[in-house]
Amino acid sequence: MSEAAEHVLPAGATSVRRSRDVPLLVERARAGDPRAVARLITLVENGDALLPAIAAALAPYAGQAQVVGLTGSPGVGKSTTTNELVRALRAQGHRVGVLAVDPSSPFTGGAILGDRVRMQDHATDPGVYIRSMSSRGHLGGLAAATPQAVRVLEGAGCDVVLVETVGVGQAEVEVASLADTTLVLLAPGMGDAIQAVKAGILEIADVFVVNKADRDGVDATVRDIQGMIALGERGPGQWRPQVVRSVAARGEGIDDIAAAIDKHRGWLVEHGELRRRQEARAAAEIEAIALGTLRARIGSLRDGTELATLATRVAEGALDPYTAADELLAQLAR
Ligand SMILES: Nc1nc2c(ncn2[C@@H]2O[C@H](COP(=O)(O)OP(=O)(O)OP(=O)(O)O)[C@@H](O)[C@H]2O)c(=O)[nH]1
Ligand SMILES: [Mg+2]
Repeated sequence: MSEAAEHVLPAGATSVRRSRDVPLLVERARAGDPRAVARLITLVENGDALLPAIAAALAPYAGQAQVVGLTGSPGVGKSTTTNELVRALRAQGHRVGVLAVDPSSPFTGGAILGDRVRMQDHATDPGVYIRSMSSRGHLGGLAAATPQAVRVLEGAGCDVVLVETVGVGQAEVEVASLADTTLVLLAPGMGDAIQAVKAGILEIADVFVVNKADRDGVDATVRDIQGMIALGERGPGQWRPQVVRSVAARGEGIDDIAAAIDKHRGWLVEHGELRRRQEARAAAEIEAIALGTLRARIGSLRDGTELATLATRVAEGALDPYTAADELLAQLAR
């Protein structure tokens, strides 16, 4: 953009989009400037060197939003449901953030483009912030970037953050475990129920949403899930996953989904589980960051002489690999 064109933009528009001034960006995001929110999430997504500074600036706002995860196979209706949930939450006066993440792809692909289209209803609503994320560039992948992106949205005053992830694999389970409440979406006749058990989804689902309830086989799918839930062992006071039907494309059943989320939220608070989950997530986050740092340091040792020297001594039988590893760790600590 030319210097001249910059003058017609609102004050600071271009500078915010490119800024590396973390206090300024956080201040702007706090004031609800969507460009500052976008910039911060981009920095987070790229695993920028500013990440520690951003995390430090956002730390005071941790835990202020209710984080709701939506996961399920491609095309099951996650984005349509998210779009409708945003509508319901806005009607209740919430500020809502949406993160659409695709752990399987390092790029922002076609599915995400579809998300944009299906969530277009809220494009001009200043009370809604929608963002797609890929794992591009980030060392720890989306599992590491997503909690920071959630913090950006919390900092921007979102009191509910919806996180949509594609699929039912390990990466999705990781991302889903970032949520206070996890919704697993299924559709009739997709063989999803069986797949779900295989992928360990049963353990992470707080609410099952059987979407596309306008299709044949919905009763059988609901029965399958209820059967699976009945088989699960649950102590007294433990949460029993809810099963809700919806036709997201027609906005049907959305209030039931919202009610199930509220009910789960109430249970989390009542049983001290909300804080326990927040602490478990923080522990996982610290561990991931520490391991990432260690790995990076070991990488740099490999480039340097320390590891090479140890390796030579082990290879010639002067040192055993365990002692060498201890020595390497001692060097890392220094
Ligand atoms: N018949 C029917 N179609 C639906 C329903 N909900 C969504 N769809 C349609 O299913 C298709 C996929 O919906 P999406 O919301 O994009 O699904 P998704 O799970 O976000 O898909 P990915 O992000 O690609 O994994 C769209 O054509 C929707 O219009 C429903 O309740 N009934
Ligand atoms: Mg989608």
